[in-house]
Amino acid sequence: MSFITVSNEDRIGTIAFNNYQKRNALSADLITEVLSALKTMQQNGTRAVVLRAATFEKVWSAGHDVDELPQADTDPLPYDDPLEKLLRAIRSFPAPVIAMVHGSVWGGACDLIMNCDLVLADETCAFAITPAKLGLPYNASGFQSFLSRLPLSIVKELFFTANLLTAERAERAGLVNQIVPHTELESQTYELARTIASRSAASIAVAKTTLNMLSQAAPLSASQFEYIHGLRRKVYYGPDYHEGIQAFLEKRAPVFRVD
Ligand code: KGA
Repeated sequence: MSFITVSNEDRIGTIAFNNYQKRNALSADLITEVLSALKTMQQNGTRAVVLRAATFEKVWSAGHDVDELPQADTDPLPYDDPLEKLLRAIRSFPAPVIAMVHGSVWGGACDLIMNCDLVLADETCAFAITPAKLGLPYNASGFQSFLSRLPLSIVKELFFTANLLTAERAERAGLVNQIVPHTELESQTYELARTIASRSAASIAVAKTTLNMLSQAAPLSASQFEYIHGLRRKVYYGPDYHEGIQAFLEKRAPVFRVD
């Protein structure tokens, strides 16, 4: 079964999520297909990639497939998690990856957006990062991706509330390059991709790598990293994570401990 559709025209690749039944959740199988499409596009000298949903629905992607998250006592976002592999593949892809967004973006899909190079969206877009609803300790590289794109105050608001950031605020905060009318979303996205494809691929590849490295440069000592990792471990071994995942699977609101 295929969870994405892939096309290529004039060296512009398109990868479209196509599993709306599950709200385009980023399952391991879907991610395997995206990674394979990216590899082929890189081999073919693709000059820009558009990452989108196959159909215009109210959800762009519901984020990490929660059914595939561990239920307790295991790091939910280890280095080799499929989603983490996908984020690294987008970052290291030599040409720009443009997210074209219609609808809401949740959890790990929001992190995916942070790792895309450019984001074009219409007025229906909205973004929520939801680990506080799952009792999940987010990972340091994930926080760093948000911080490289957004002001600290917005990042904190998103992570503390798990509420949706509206299109207007997302544009003002710089999460989205531009909000365009829905009727123009496709034409403007591909126009942008064509402009990029007409420029120097060598220059753009160096710019992408350098800008990513500079924007993610954050010195953290080994002991500080281990301290953060210890804090995370306490949470994924703790009652909130267990409760958050159970509540999602049972389709109810979580009841977190208050003491
Ligand atoms: N993982 C697995 N299944 C999911 C899913 C997800 N993230 N999101 C939705 N589904 C399933 C859902 O269980 C249902 O399955 C189907 O997709 C349609 O969803 O048909 P089934 O078997 O019952 P639903 O809820 O009926 O659709 P909706 O009413 O249109 O609502 C759409 C939203 C997106 C609002 C709703 O599905 C939702 O709240 N989903 C969870 C969004 C979320 O919190 N994602 C974050 C996942 O965590 C994550 O990425 C991390 C790592 N994190 O936050 O730290």
